[in-house]
Amino acid sequence: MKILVINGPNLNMLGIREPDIYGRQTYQDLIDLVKSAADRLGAEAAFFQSNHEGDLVDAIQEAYGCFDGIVINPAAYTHTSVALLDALKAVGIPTVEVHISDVREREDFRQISYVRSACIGTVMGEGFDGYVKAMEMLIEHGKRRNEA
Ligand code: CA2
Repeated sequence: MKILVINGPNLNMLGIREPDIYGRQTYQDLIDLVKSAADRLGAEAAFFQSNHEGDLVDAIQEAYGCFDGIVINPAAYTHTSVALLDALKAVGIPTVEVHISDVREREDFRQISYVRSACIGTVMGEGFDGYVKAMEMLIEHGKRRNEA
């Protein structure tokens, strides 16, 4: 199974600021963790991070026909982007939404997720492990699909 892990704006700054919310580990640490988990799970993971909404849309479109699943942390675009929602719907690739923090316990403006309705599930508040859980959900989903 080929999984594309997409991270939105400012997640390249992980470990540099706001360690109380996002931890002390860096974006590279996240890649290393997810890569080794993918190996263990027998999956292949590729990574894309951008601070630009259109580039994220392009990455989702380019995943069509190339990836079996998407793990996406759209960061701030979670709460604003109909374009990301439409892109996920357009490609129809099984997708899990991830948030490092528990957005349910944060500001009102973080309570809406535009992408959620295009996702098979959401993981939040589990730190970097949430990305691994999201991959496991995609693998389970793939198995159930193949059995059906
Ligand atoms: O909890 C998450 O993963 C979020 O998607 C992170 C976004 C935030 O807008 C969402 O509401 C929840 C923000 C990512 C910013 O990342 C930073 C990393 C280091 C330093 C500052 C920001």
